[in-house]
Amino acid sequence: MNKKDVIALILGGKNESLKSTASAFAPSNIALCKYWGKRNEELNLPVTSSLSLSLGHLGTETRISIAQDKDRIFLNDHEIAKEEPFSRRLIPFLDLFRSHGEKFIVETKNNFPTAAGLASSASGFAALVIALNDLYGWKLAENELSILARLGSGSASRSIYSGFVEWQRGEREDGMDSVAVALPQQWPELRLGVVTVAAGQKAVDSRTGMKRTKENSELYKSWPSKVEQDLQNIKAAIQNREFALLGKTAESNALAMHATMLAAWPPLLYWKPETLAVFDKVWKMRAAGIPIYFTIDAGPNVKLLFQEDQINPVMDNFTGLEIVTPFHGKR
Ligand code: 2P0
Repeated sequence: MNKKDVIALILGGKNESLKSTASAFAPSNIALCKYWGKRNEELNLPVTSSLSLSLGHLGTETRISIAQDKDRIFLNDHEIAKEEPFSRRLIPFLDLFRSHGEKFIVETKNNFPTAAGLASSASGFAALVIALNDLYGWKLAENELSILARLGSGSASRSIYSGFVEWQRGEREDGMDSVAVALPQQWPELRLGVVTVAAGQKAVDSRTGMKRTKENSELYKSWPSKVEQDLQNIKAAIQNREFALLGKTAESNALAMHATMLAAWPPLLYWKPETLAVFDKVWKMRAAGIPIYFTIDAGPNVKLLFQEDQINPVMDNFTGLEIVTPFHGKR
């Protein structure tokens, strides 16, 4: 089963009515319980389920139009050459959907600071798939969009939705049950602070990092049971609005993921000295009675988790902090 087969399963029997242009927005997301490791690399099927928080209005806006003669790709208003990594990931994905050899102009813009280290592949592939659905007039359901986005990047399956989102690992070999679903609960007081300690490309991308960890880290064996427990706790915390349980579980899950990486060979350590300084500050604040926790992805930047009533002490400790309000504008 390859990507083309899955797309045929989803688009088979759907009518197509091609427009000349379409646009869509998708939010970025931060996992509170991480996706780390695949059981199928072709289809981006995960070893475990994961659970994330979408970042409200922070994400990717993508416009796709039919071109006259050749593909052209623009990122944040700059044209990207075919040979660059961004295009080399995007063009083969577009190839999966061309029904009559059509060419595309893709204009994609991230409205979060590129330096903030927020995942752009998640919101990028989700926005692209939503825009393609409109361009071709497929009228797909959200779970089908989630599957198509997953074929571009695993975490993109979650960026189809806002709020809390669970990506269920599924059991099937074709991945038709490996889809994200939105949780009904909202948490308007929840805040996320993005601490940027280093900008730019990391040495080992997530795809390579998770593959290496799964293949040769002894500690990875304990990861699926850790995730199972953490997912239960995070869902209970969301259900009961128990911030301490949410924060503790998210922080512990992120550190456990990094522990599996440290035990890989060659070892994987995404942290910088400044990353550890942020951990240390959070732990000191907690010891002083301030309810604040962190999570961290496969990179050096740290995301702080706190509630609205702690904004003042958090701002005092982290000057110039970028604060995200995930449920802004929602009830
Ligand atoms: C996550 N990450 O759950 C985890 C935590 C990074 C650390 O999803 O190979 O870019 O495209 O499926 O989605 C990053 O992995 O990997 C990621 P692919 P992806 O957010």
